[in-house]
Amino acid sequence: MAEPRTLILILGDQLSLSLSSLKDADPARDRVLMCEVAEEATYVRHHKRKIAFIFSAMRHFAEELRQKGFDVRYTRLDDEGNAGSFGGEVERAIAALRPQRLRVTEAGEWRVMEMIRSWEALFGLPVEVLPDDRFLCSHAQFQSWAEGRASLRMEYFYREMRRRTGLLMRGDEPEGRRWNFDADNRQKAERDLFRPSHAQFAPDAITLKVLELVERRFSNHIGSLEGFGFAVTRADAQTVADGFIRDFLPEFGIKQDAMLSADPFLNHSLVSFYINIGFLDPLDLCRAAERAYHEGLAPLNSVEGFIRQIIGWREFVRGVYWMTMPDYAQSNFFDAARPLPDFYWTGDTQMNCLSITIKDTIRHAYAHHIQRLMVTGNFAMLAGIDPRQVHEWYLEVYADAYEWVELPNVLGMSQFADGGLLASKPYAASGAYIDRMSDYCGDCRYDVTAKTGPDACPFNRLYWDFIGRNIDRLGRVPRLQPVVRNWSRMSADRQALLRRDAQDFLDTL
Ligand code: FAD
Ligand code: DLZ
Ligand code: SF4
Repeated sequence: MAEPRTLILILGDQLSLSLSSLKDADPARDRVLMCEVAEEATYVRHHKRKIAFIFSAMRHFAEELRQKGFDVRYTRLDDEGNAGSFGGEVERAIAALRPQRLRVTEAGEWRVMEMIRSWEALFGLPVEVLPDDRFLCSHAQFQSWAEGRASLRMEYFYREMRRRTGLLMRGDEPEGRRWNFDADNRQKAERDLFRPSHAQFAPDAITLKVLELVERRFSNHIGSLEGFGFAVTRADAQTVADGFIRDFLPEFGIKQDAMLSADPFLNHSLVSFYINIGFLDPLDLCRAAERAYHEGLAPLNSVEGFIRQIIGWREFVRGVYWMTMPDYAQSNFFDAARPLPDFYWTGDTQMNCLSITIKDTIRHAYAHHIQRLMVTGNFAMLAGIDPRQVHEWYLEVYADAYEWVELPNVLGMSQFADGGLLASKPYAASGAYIDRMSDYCGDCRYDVTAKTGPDACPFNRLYWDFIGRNIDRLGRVPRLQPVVRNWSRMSADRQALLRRDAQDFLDTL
């Protein structure tokens, strides 16, 4: 090929044929660049499964582009001369191919956008950055929705998104005359030997090579590659989505908040991996769920709940991220400073809920929402762990973690580190919540009904200490007033006893 007109850089989470940077591409004149680079795999030490998933998905996507006639310059991690960073690889490609311009769809992460913004001056050629229209709400739309609001509430944003997409709408009215059916959800799960299993995919030759590479290069990263079964092609990701709609959506709602020792996946969809890299389209998924409702295959509480997670929460956290970065990453409302306990890296703790959640995480690079929020997140907030360390842990261990979605969920939703910009109250709970929603407590060395003392559930021991320690800050959170009042009504002796007892536990961490 002669010197290309446009060099199109495609990042590892941009694996969509409908990507904005590919829309007007001409395979005869333009060239695609994809690169595996050490910097992306090690700026935090991502879980081995996550790196393998992304590299294999990238390699399969490059093949798909080639079949569509594109000339793809693909740098593998081990290729001689690999510069090790996006900037370095772009520079090498420009020197080798001499394109007239570089085109890229905006990066999901602020960190990478900063790099991209520097390239025009650095490399002396025009750099076109296109919006990522795989999201349903643009930055400008989010900004104009958020403008003038003292606090941002997902529920109102979500209603806008329902109106805008027409999903589950009857004219101007929400289907079923309610916007939100969460009150019908939140049941405890029971073991169900007949629950269908989630799809797994045996590694093909491309994946096997990647697994060997990741084992060799990232042996000191968390997790293992044994039993790797992620979908690494768009077709297999679609099989996961179809299987979810058929087998798991009907009871998605009622099982959404439940936790079971023997079943880390329950009725969750396991589609975040694939939506986030671009293999699945969020709106297509929501339309498929809506169809299942209209065909009588799934009830409204499940379908509404699923659609809300995607057009509501997913779009909302992305909006908050881009509106508030880079300052958001420094949020620390409670001035929490305790280091992350070592057991977050092993699961070796006698607290059964944490042990199971962390071991599930290490094994699968996955835990579901309530495990992330009410077990690992809740514990870190109650114990006063430095939110930056909590953030880095989540970014490393989950295969669906990219900063734009992980950071607001961790800092905002789970740690309340933004002081209530994203959530209306801290998701702080004692052991009673975990006992109600799981089967974890029965097998635990601690007593979930005891409030203090060495055998009492540590969530109970920490809960009132968290309230007492942060009483001035929590006094400013309207939804927490009943709890603040309860603490204030306790005698000074009782308060001192609870604080001392919590400190005894914290000293063991
Ligand atoms: P399901 O329960 O089946 O939900 C369906 C889809 O809804 C998900 O695939 C996801 O795309 C979307 N969704 C649901 N909740 C959220 C949410 N709060 N924010 C954004 N999208 C949502 N999600 C990520 O994709 N990446 C992360 O790094 C991430 N970190 C999280 C950290 C914490 C502390 C918490 C509380 C939540 C986090 N989430 C994250 C949101 C949620 O936990 C995951 O999206 C979900 O567990 C993925 O599994 P699933 O596909 O089976 O989801
Ligand atoms: C997460 C990740 C990893 C581990 N490796 C790569 C890579 O080698 N090449 C690549 O293009 N993308 C990778 N990614 C995804 C990027 O980190 C992701 O595109 C940015 O975080 C988005 O801003
Ligand atoms: Fe977790 Fe407490 Fe239940 Fe043990 S008793 S599993 S620590 S909530």
